[in-house]
Amino acid sequence: MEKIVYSKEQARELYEKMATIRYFEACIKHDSLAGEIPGFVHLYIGEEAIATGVCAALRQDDMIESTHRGHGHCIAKGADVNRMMAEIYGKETGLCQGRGGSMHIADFSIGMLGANGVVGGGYNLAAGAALANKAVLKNDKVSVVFFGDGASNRGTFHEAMNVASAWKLPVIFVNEMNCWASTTPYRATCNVENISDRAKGYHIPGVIVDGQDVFAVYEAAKAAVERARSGEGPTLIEAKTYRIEGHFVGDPELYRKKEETLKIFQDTDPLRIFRQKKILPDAECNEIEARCEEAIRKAKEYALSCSYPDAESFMKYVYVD
Ligand SMILES: Cc1ncc(C[n+]2csc(CCOP(=O)(O)OP(=O)(O)O)c2C)c(N)n1
Repeated sequence: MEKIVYSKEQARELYEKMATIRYFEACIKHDSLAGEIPGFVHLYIGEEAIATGVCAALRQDDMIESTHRGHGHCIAKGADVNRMMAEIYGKETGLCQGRGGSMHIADFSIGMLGANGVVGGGYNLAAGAALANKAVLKNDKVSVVFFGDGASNRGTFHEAMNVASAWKLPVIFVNEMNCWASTTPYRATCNVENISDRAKGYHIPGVIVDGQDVFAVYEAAKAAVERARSGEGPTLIEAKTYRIEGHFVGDPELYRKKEETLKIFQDTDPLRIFRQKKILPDAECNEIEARCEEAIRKAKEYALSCSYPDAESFMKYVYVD
């Protein structure tokens, strides 16, 4: 593969996206623990390089299908953080008028088809979007489905991979191999060492990438996007990462040792790995982080200033007339 030389501007954009996700998640963690946010929230801290790298390889009109751990995907695809924050707070000004919350956030205007509370619920939506784009609308958009290692054991994974391969659909399967499915370690429920190995069964490329290195993720995604857009069909990308936070905010994590997780985070934090490459000086990374922190502070201020939907209108926007 040809070596990509990144401009400072590209590097800045990648760092800014990752830092925005990091500060967004830190804010959500704090507010959720304080009991200010309704419902469950699942954090993406430590996995920022995957959403950022993949979405950097997409056009705005390409589509993504997300998971229950979806804030990072949504930010990386370009969602407005004020309206995201308002959504998670359940406010009328949220991206889904406060009816969706963290696990059902969506923004069709940027191709973000939705987070999904159903584990493994995204594959067929992404494959369906790819089928519609290819066969009916006849455009060159591609779709991406993000999914966890636990979700890879759903039957829907195999159904979608099969049809995508058979019909050469422009869809990219991005596995976030964070080693845990709730309280269950990956190898307790699967005898295949790498999820990418399963691509062989569908005669499509299966690629492993370091999910902590935003540049490596971007390059793998770029190759998969080019393949999909040119009509050659799907790719399965397995991004190796680790779930740093509990399964959900408030998870007592009795099934693993916090010190081990923190050690892994120290060694693999994608923001730190980016800085170690010295593409941008530390002072510039600090400035970017300060800007992101401020943007998230303002997003929270905005969310708090907005109103909840009227109780009588709770069914509005839930069904199409
Ligand atoms: C169909 C379905 N089964 C079970 C659940 C409960 N559940 C929510 S998240 C989760 C674990 C998912 O693990 P993984 O796919 O590895 O993603 P991660 O949470 O690690 O990002 C489970 C079992 C669900 N939401 N939907």
